[in-house]
This record gives sequence, C-alpha cells and structure tokens, in this order.
Amino acid sequence: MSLFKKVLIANRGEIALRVIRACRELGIRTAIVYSDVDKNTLPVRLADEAICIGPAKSAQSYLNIPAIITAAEITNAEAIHPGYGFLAENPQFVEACVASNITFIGPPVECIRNGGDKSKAREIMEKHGVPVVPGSETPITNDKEAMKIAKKIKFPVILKASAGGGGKGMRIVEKQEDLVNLYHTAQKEALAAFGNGEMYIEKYISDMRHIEVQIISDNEGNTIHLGERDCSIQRRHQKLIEEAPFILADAEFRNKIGALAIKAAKAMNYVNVGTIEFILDNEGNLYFMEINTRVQVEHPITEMITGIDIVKEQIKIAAGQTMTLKQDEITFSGHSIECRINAEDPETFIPSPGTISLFIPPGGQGVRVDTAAFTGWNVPIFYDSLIAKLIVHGSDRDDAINIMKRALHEFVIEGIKTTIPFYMKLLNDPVFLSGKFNTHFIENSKKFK
Ligand code: MV4
Repeated sequence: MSLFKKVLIANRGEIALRVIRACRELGIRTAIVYSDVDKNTLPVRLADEAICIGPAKSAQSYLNIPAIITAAEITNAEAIHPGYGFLAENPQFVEACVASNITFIGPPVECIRNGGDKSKAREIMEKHGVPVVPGSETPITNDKEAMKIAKKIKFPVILKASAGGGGKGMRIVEKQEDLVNLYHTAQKEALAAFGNGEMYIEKYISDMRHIEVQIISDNEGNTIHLGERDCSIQRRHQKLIEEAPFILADAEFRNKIGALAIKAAKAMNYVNVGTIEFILDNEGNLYFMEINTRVQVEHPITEMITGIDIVKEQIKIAAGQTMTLKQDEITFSGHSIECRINAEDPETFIPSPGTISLFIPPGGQGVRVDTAAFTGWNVPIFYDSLIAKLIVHGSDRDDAINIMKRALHEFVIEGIKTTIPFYMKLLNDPVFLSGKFNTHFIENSKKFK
C-alpha cells in the first residue's frame, strides 16, 4: 500500500513542524491549518500549503472540527495528522474524518474512546490480566459505594474522574471522615471540566514513579514496544523532564514492563503508536495507570535511544502498511533526556508570552532542539507555553546530564521569561543526580517552590 500524497496537519508549534519534517522525508506533501495569530510561524512557512481556519481562540480554530474537515477537503488532503493536544484524542473528530473519507493518523475511534474513559480502560486491563491498582471494578455511582470500596482497600485512597486528565476531578483521601466531601467536590469538578461526573477509586500509592512505555501496533496485529521512559519529574501534572531509559531499570525490568505494555495494547486491539503509563511503587510493583492514544510530547527521547522515527511509523501504519520493525531488532543505545522549555517564569511557572527578541538554540554532538521558535516570533497567550524541547543523547546518564547542562548554558532566549534557569538548578540538584526521586519530588522540594 502506498503512502498518502498529501497530509493535513491540524496543529501548531513544534509538533506541527515535527510532522512536516516526517512528511517531507517520506515524500508526502503537507497542508496546514492555522489561526490568525499563527500566520507568521515556521510550520505555516514550511508546509506546502496553509489555510487560515479562524481566530486565535482554540475553540474557533484548532478545535473547530467543521473548519478543519473543510480545510482537508479544499486542499485534497487524504489524511489528517492531529499532533498532540487539541483534537488528537477527540472521538467526534475521528468520526468526522471517517465520515468525510479522510484518514485520521492515529488509532481507531474505539481505542480513543476506551483510552479517554479511564475507568473503562482499567476494566479492560483487569479483564486481560494487566495489573491495576486495587480499587473499583466498574465506575462508582454514589458516595456509599465509594466508602464501601475504600474501607475494603483501606485508606489512603484516590478518587479519579473517568474522563479525567491534568489532575482535574482527582482527590487523595487520607481518612474515612473526608471521603464523602471529597467525593462530591471531585465529582463537581469533573462535571464542570468534562461534562461527565463519572468517578472511580483506587488505593493511593503515595510513593510512586511514573514509567511509561512507547508501543507501536500495525493493522495486522503486530505489536512492539520501544522501551520505557521515566516521567517522574513533573509539577502540577505537567511533565518537566523525561528520560529514557529509566535509570533504575535493568534488562529484566524492561522485558517485564515491555511485555505488560504489549499485553495492554493487545487488550485494547490497539493500532498505531501509543503509550502505556504505569505506576511503579517502591516495592517494584507495576500497575497500569492510563493509555495515551497519541504521539506524545516526549516521543523524541525514545527516538534518540532506538533510532526509530515514531512519527514516520505512525504515518506508514495509518496508510495501511505492515510494520517492518521487529521486536528482536529493536536495540537501545545510551541515555536521552528532554527538558520542556516553557515561556514561563522559572520560579512561579506563570506564563510569560511576548516577542522573543533573540533566539539562539544550542547545537553540537548529542543535541536536538524541537521548536518552532525564532528571533522575532511572538509567543501568543492563547495556547500552551511549550516553546522548545531540548533533547540530548549521551553514552550514559551522566554523559547526557553533562550535555544537557552544556546545551542549557548555550541556549539564548531573550525578550520573554523561560524555564531554562529552573532546569539549570534542577540539573545540579543532588537528588536529581542520584536518580532516586518520586513523582512528588518537585512539589516537596523547598528549592523548587
Ligand atoms: C495515582 C497516584 C497514586 N495512586 N493513582 C494519575 C493521573 C496523573 N496525572 C497523576 N495520577 C496519579 N495517580 C494511584 N492509585 C498518584 C498520581 C499522581 C499524583 C496524584 C496527586 C498529586 C500529584 C500527583 C503527581 C503524580 C502522580
């Protein structure tokens, strides 16, 4: 099966550019949609065609399904790449693509639906023998039911919204007296944020690492994993640093978590690229947490240690090609780290939009910068504040850290505040350097607050 002649990119910023690069190398023409404020951006310049779909506000542009479908029709694009965020995990969008005979570059709609329903995903995993944290088997419908399960699994417990994401509708409940109140506040929050108040409950794992596995499945049921990433360095549910491999992992751990990830993907009849997120507790137990049915921000660190272009694989699979990669041919080399550089105050993390008066990215051996920023670019307030991903690859973790420090030192971004100084500090922190931290490290550390 041949590849697409033209792909429409329904995204902006660095990920739009990342997709354009993959398409150009595959000989695929690109069209891109953009909002008013994104007219003078790199992806708009670099795509073969560009169509304005509306004003700055996402609801009227990057989330405007009819406008995007129309753009694909006008440009004769056979497929749409959604990037991450915006419509990447929106089942209605996938259905709109299907209805218009446009290929959605991502998983089938059922996978997206099941992945977006966190309680359902948990149920599917449980049924197929992928370990989940002790908790509810089906969604809970009232506080009495929540109490019954909480007493059984014992406090502390964590209440989560089935439609959850970004920590919304999530509450840790330390003791029995607090459960009823927290159940109702979490549910109200979920209802307000997602229009869906469905909840589920799990035993709360207070000391955990967030370890995730990149998987790829084709339409013939071939599924492979590309190893794990450690995403434990995060703040308010936003990842800050990701590393591959997980520094405390050995070959046995990688085989174990890789096999679980493949089992999870097969349980969902997954097709295309995806990520299985796991909780690793301090006794070494792994539990399924969530599945991300998109290409992720941090996919480059896996590309750096495996040499595989994940976006090209994604496009080839969406075009119906059989995957040529074989698990026993996947090899892992060295260590990769990504710092997400945001247009934010490095101490308060308050967004810092504005014009970049000088932009000089680092280079040299082992450095990759995924960004759509340039000198003179105005960072709009309307979208997320990620402006560059600084990705390094070294022979081992120490080498990668030294390259990262050197690259951060070279990186010049003037005119706006960025989180570069935060990373400079973090990369000298003894706890970070030791590799022994959990997901609460940043929020528990006085130094980073
Ligand atoms: C958990 C957990 C502990 N135990 N689940 C899920 C969504 C993700 N963004 C955070 N999630 C967590 N799920 C169980 N059973 C810990 C987290 C978690 C977290 C929870 C509250 C506050 C901050 C957190 C940071 C990382 C992970």
